[in-house]
Amino acid sequence: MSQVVVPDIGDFKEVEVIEILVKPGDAVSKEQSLITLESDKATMEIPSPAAGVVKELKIKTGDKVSKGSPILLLDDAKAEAPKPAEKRSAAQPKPQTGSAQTVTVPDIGDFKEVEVIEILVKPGDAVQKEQSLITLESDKATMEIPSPAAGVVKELKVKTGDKVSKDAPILVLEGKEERRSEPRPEAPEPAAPKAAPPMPTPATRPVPREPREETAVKSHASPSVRKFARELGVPLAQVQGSGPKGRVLHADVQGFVKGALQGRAAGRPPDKGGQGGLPFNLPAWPEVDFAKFGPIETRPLSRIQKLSGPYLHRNWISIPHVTQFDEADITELEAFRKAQTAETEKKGFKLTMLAFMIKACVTALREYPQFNASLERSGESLIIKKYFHIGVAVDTPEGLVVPVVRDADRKGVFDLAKELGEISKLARDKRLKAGDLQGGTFSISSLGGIGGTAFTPIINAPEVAILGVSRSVMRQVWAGNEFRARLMLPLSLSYDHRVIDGATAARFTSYLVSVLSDIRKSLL
Ligand code: CAO
Repeated sequence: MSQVVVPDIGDFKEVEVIEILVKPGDAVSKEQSLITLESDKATMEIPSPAAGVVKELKIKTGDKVSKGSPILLLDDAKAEAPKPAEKRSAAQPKPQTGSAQTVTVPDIGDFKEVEVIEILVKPGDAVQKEQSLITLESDKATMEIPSPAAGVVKELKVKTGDKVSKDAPILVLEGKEERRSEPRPEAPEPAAPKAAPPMPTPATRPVPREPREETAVKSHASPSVRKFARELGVPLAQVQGSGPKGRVLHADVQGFVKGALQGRAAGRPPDKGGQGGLPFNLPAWPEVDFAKFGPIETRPLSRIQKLSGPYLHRNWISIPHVTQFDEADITELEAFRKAQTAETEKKGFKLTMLAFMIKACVTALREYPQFNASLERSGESLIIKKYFHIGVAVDTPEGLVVPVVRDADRKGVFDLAKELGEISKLARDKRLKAGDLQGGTFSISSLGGIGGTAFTPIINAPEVAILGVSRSVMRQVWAGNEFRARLMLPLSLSYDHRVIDGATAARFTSYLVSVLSDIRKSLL
């Protein structure tokens, strides 16, 4: 049994453990990466000094470690003879005639035949001293090679995919400055360990990258994750990192692939619910220090907001929404509702317009069954449901929840009103069970009690439509020969345009309007 400790990591001290790549019981091979450390300038994977089985972890993510800090206990690990310390230096220009100089690969320690994975400049580019020229990647480390001097790139001597070692020519630089003979003083030099473990490998050269374009988005990932992503053909820039500082982890790459496959299977883009990210090449989210402009206060999102946010986002971007607006003349219905309220109040519940809305929606859904449906995962067919479970959006102090009124077609308006009162109370008291939120076939979101004239509700996938209800208002409506004061209820129907076309949506809302204008239709 031996204790694996952090080897000599050069100038780095109190470096954060950002990823633990093994767990107790794992068999590891010699040189297999155990943990990833990250300072503000470099990412390093610490490899195992020997083969063995991990017995016990001595660190956790977020710990700060330095040389000698224990990492884990390894069973049957055999200590290795220490390797001689390697020096790393910046790319050295070779003397040339005139002002042109060939920039070569500097001493990169043990690494030989390392692949060029990115070329960051092109002929004609003016480069600054220390600006990164190319990125090299071995199976353990990613290194950027900086320019030893300012100048203009005359000619590239490498292309992506080339394998290079120390002294391989990178490019010809027409210098503005004289070449220098000293390595960059500020470049930390991760030295070889003096103890048993082999040398940790810097995952990024300790110089922050210069963005090549304003929109350049750089992913933050360890070399092994980069390699993994490349093997699978995953564009890292499109993977949402779930690690510290947005770092892309193995699981994120796996999730991206899973999401992409599922998305393809369902005939739609990969969704974020599966940690997949989206196939959009968007610029990075702006990082703004708001406090610079005035006082601020940071409030954490509620649990419900955190849970429902990604699903709302997924639905919003993966379903082609169209919203159809209409309005229903509910003058008679409102008079009828008011006439009944005395009775329902005696019975202890409130009869609001929403109970009638549910009833009217069920009638319209029966007439237009494609609205009471879900798109099959293959994207090839529509699953029409013969039951009518209506989701009702309820606003709670914690956020929005959508409990489901089951078998609404078999319930009378009074029963629906009573149930609405009960579920909205349960929702606000946080006493809904998971089952209360499942199985919906169509949803209604009513903001009528609050205000507004129209809105565009987000479809509650896998449903294909949602009805938004806004506040009813008395207006003068032309009745063919005269204006009449009528109570008009605004409706906003969002529908999935893959499944429902515009004409059908207009027919559905017109029919719904006719039912609300004469609720007796729901008896037919
Ligand atoms: N037009 C005018 N008045 C309306 C109305 C409408 N469309 N709908 C309700 N009202 C009135 C009610 O009659 C009631 O009036 P009184 O106080 O005089 O009795 C008042 O507004 C409040 O109604 P309510 O909100 O208590 O009851 P409800 O049945 O209409 O709605 C519920 C219940 C749970 C849906 C609602 O309280 C709620 O949470 N709504 C918000 C839903 C939401 O946030 N949706 C946004 C989702 S984003 O897609």
